[in-house]
Amino acid sequence: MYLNQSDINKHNLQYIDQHTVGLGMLNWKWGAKKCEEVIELLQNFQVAIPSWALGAGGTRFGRFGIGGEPASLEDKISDVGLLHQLNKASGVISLHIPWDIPDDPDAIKKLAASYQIKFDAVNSNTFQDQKDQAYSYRFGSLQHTDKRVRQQAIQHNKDVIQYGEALGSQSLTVWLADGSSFPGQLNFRTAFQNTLESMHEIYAILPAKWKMFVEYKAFEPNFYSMTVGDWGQSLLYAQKLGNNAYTLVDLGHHLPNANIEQIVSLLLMEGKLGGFHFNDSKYGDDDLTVGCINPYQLFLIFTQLIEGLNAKRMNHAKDLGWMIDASHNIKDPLEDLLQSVEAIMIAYAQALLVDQDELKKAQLNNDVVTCQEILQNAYRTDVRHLVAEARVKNGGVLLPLQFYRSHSIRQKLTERRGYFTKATGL
Ligand code: RM4
Ligand code: MN
Ligand code: MN
Repeated sequence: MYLNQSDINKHNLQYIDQHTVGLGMLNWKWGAKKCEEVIELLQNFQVAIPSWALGAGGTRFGRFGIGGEPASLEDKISDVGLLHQLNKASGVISLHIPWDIPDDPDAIKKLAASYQIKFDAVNSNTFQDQKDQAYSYRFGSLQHTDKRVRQQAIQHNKDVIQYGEALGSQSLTVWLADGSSFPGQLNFRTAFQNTLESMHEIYAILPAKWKMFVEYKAFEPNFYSMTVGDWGQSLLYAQKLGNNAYTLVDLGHHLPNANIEQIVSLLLMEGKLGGFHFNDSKYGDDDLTVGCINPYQLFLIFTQLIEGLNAKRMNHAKDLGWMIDASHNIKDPLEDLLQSVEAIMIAYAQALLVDQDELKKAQLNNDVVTCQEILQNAYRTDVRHLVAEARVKNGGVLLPLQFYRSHSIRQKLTERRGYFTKATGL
């Protein structure tokens, strides 16, 4: 759906005074130079939207449709286009195959370009059986005891790379459900070695500029062991595969209370952090809206990221894959995604306010109290006007959620697409 520029201008004009006052306060507190620096970095920052999370999600107990869900890949691109026109920070989509096969890649690319959207990592799916496949993944895919199953899964990943190439993607995310649900079911070493051998075959055909992301997860759908269960295992695979293989961190894939910011810092140090799947959770892989449960953790992660990226002179916007991975069981997915992107931008902006030099000094002096003051001084700042300013400077909407609601966008989508459409995905 294309938005009307005059509607956007009208909306922005309506709220501009309030915004100017808020922004002025931030300039006064942090200095205009610092604020400008932050705004510029925010303007460059884009977060990829997952193609599998544009419809209503569900749990194993049921699913509640939302109306106007995207029924095709074209619809999904149009939805991401809508988000991007609103927040100017969602100019990327990540596709999951075979949920979203681009049958006519050129037409899809053209449509995406009309919304200024690019393609981030393509994701393979060997955690579900497809109708026409020869062998089942019940007992795993790349780890399977039967070579024919492994070959089928390898071939699928190769196909996914080809789809991605046709669209201009430059990375493949491999997340495996492989593992075991009962003690004794699996020889851990054999499972690891089979998986590694399979990944080697996929890695071998990776185009030159591509990255391969190895995503880990501690549990689910297997409940005793996962063959890529944590960052240590993922790092082992990535190191053994080669320079273009990296670890991907999904925030919801850890055991409770894991110190994710420390994980991120060390992966970055080793040059092996590939990217993120952002979401939030309280109990497991809840896939909730980013920042809805633990925004402080998100801020601490960004603080480590910025310090680590700067130390390596890496580009914040380009050198890591920034993606959302979420599921929307009760909210309108588009509203939820707007909230998620906003939460990411807020955490990034707050972390940019951390005085890294002062923090280093305080660390050297073991001045623990000052260390905490520096972090919390930034975290307790309401940076929403910086985020909004970056959005408006990029041509977006001052208050995206408000605009979405006041222009009855879900209602319009439902009129166009009907109430009972169902999006592929989670
Ligand atoms: C997994 C994991 C993957 C995602 C699937 C749908 O839990 O997070 O990244 O592709 O779900
Ligand atoms: Mn994920
Ligand atoms: Mn997940």
